Amino acid sequence: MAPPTPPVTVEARPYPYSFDPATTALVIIDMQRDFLEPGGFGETLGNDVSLLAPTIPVVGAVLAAAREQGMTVIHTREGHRPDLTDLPPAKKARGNPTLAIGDEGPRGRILVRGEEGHDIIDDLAPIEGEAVLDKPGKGAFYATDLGAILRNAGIKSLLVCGVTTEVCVHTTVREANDRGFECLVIEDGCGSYFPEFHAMALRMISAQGGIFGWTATSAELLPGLSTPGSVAAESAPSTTLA
Ligand code: C5J
Repeated sequence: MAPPTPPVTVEARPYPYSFDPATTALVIIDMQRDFLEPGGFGETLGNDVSLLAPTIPVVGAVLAAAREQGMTVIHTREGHRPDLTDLPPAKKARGNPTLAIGDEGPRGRILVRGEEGHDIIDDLAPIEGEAVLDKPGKGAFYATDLGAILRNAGIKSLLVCGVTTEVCVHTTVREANDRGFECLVIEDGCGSYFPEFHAMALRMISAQGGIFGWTATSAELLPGLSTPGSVAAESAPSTTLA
C-alpha cells in the first residue's frame, strides 16, 4: 500500500490552507472561447474579453502542476443543448446581448454545446482522464454529475479557478461549500470583466473567517503543489474580519 500523502500547507486568506493532493480536485471553470475570445457570449454582452487573458498562463501553470501530481482535474463548460430545451427563457432574454444564446456568431452558435465557441481554449485543452463537465447554469453542481464524480473519487477539497470570478466561480464555490468541500480559490487564476467585482468576490470568500473558503495567489500555491509535503511558514489561524 502506498504511504499516505502528506498534506500541503500554503499561505492563504484568511489563514493557511492545508490539503492533501490525493483528495483534492482542481476545478477549472468555463475557460471557453465564448468567454475569453472575441465574438463569443462575453463580448456579445458588451464586455472587454481581453480583461480575462491574464488568467490563461496562471491556470496553465496550476493545471501543469496538478497533472504532475496526478490530481483529479475537472473542466467545466457553460452551455446548452443545440435544441435549447435546457435554456430557461429568462436566461435567453436577459442581458440585452447583440447576439442571444443559440444565435449564430463568428465561432458558431453562442453558448451551444458542440460549437467552436463553446469549447475550452486551446491553451487549456483537457487531456485524457480529465472530466469535462457541461453545465446549463452558473454553478457546476447544478444539473450535473459533479457531486457524484467528486464523491466517488474520494475528493474532500477543491482548488478552484476560471471565469468569471463573481459569477460561475462564485456560484460553484458557494455550492461546494454547502456540500462540505473545502475550497481554495486561486486569485490570479480567476478573472472578471469587472475588476472591482473580482476583488470583492475574492474578499467575500475569505471574509468572516473564511465563510466560503480560502483564497491564495498562484505564487503562494505553486511551490507547495510542486513539492507535496512542503509546508509554508505556519501562522496562527486568524479570525480577523475582512
Ligand atoms: C457568465 C460565467 N459570466 N462562466 N458565466 O455568464 O461566469
